[in-house]
Amino acid sequence: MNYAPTPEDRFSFGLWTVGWQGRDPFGDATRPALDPVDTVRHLAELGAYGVTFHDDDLIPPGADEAERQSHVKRFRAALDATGLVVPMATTNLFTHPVFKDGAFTANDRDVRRYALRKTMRNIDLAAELGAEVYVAWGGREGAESGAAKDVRAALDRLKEAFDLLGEYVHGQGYGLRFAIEPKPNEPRGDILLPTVGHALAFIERLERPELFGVNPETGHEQMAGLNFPHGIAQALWAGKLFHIDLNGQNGIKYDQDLRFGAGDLRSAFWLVDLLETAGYAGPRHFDFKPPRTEGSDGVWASAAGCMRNYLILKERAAAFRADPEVRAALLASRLDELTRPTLDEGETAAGLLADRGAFEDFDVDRAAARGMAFERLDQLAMDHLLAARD
Ligand code: 3MF
Ligand code: MG
Ligand code: MG
Repeated sequence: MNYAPTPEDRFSFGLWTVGWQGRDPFGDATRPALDPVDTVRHLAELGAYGVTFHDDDLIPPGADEAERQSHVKRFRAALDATGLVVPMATTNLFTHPVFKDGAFTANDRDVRRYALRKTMRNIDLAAELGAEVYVAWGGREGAESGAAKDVRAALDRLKEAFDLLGEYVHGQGYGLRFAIEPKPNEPRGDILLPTVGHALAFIERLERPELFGVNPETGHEQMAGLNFPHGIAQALWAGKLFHIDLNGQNGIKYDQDLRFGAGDLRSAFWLVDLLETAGYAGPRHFDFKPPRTEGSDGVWASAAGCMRNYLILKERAAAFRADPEVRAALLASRLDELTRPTLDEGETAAGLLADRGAFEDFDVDRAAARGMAFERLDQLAMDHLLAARD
């Protein structure tokens, strides 16, 4: 297989990913800025289908209306020329110093009102460009110290903001849904809605929960020591996986944003297996940073690597699922039994209580002695992942 991506694979990249200039807390930029129009051309050549952006990635902050229109026009022309689409857009509510204490949950009310206006303005553009998802990452919604943030009041303000935005999108008749992106920390010491689970619980408290889902990022969950495929499975189970940020991360440390497939490869294998078998139809969006050691060729090699690794893992996961020995091993591990309801159809608590075989006559020691055969199953997965089996 040549693992060449095509638009049908639905790979997308943020302008800020390949466009990252390598500025970090300890060092200056190592690469020049990229022109969004060149980025669109490069991504199309590599086989991506979509490009995403923060408002400020596309339109430099402070641009007047005429400049704004000319940036949008150039970008749109590049999209038309290449066939690339804009599946998602988002707002930069973290770079400008005005957002130092957050945006929708800043203690300062005027900052919150400004953040809402900035977001609504870019939602208009996202809708105009045909985006279907609007991502909201609460980058600086958080704190470094206890008394600095009344978390319950901040959650009230966050709900207020999302309720307003939901109302706005509905009222305008935009075909947009929101995807909240959790992250535990960085750049704040602690960020609100730190994990997929927190975000899913929060969404249910909103006035229009149907308009809100999640945009989980590989590295963000792994920074919290969590199992990413498990978080994704729960989001899918809840019908809330509206978008996904794929990248690579080595354990609990700073947000590494490595190319997809780097870091925890076994987790990446199970993730691709899950996305491909669960019917996830959304974009496979890469939110990574080509390391600052790379020159411009390295940037595109890194972007191509994200897609290539996804396709290799997709092939390996499909081979795992198709292998007759794997099917037998799944049965030996009794995965089929897990799909069977625990109670019989129509059975009630009274029925369960009346079933002596479930308790009084249940041979606990015999059941405890049964092995689960998970090691054999996992070794088969390892063999497929490492291409030691076809
Ligand atoms: C930070 C992120 C963000 C979000 C982006 C889209 C800058 O760790 O992951 O990237 O993905 O703001 O909402
Ligand atoms: Mg990140
Ligand atoms: Mg992200």
